[in-house]
Amino acid sequence: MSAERRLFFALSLPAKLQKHVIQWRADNFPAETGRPVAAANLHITLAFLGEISAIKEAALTRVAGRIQGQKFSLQLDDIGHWPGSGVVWIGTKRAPNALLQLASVLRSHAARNGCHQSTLPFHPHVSLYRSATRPVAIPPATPGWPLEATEFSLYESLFERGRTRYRCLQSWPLGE
Ligand code: 2AM
Repeated sequence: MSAERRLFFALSLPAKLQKHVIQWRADNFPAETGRPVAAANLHITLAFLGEISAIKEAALTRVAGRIQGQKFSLQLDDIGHWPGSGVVWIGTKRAPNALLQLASVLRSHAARNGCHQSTLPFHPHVSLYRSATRPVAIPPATPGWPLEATEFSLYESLFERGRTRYRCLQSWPLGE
């Protein structure tokens, strides 16, 4: 019997953008804001799958390979704090249709394969801090970094030596 893995579909951030975001975060938030997300872990979740079996993983990997998603670009120009989940995030004020469609198709396939999906509307974001449950002074704006999405990926979430690490299992290109 094979073990279940904790998986999710996401968009990654290029290494250069990760560095900019981390520097900006350090310059704009006090250290006690929350638990900072490591640079390599910055991403936009498209669909969270939870702990799933190898059979479900294979089914969803097949589905992902058949998706004919389109490339898109967005601006990381929004910022907020969700005290309930303790997340400080950056996001976009204008989510492109291609992003919304990609997330929607992945989330509906996930649901059809028995992966519980949140009933909250999809709100694309990059989590910057977790466990941020106390009030946070939110900077008025982000630098508005552009993000070009040319592929999406399946990640495994691992907890090793007290740290969360995301391992990219497979990526699929987005077309013109
Ligand atoms: P996030 O997108 O707000 O950062 C891997 O755990 C990723 O899936 C995280 O980025 C996490 O939150 C997202 N995610 C979405 N729903 C989740 C859930 N129910 N449990 C854990 N992570 C979830």
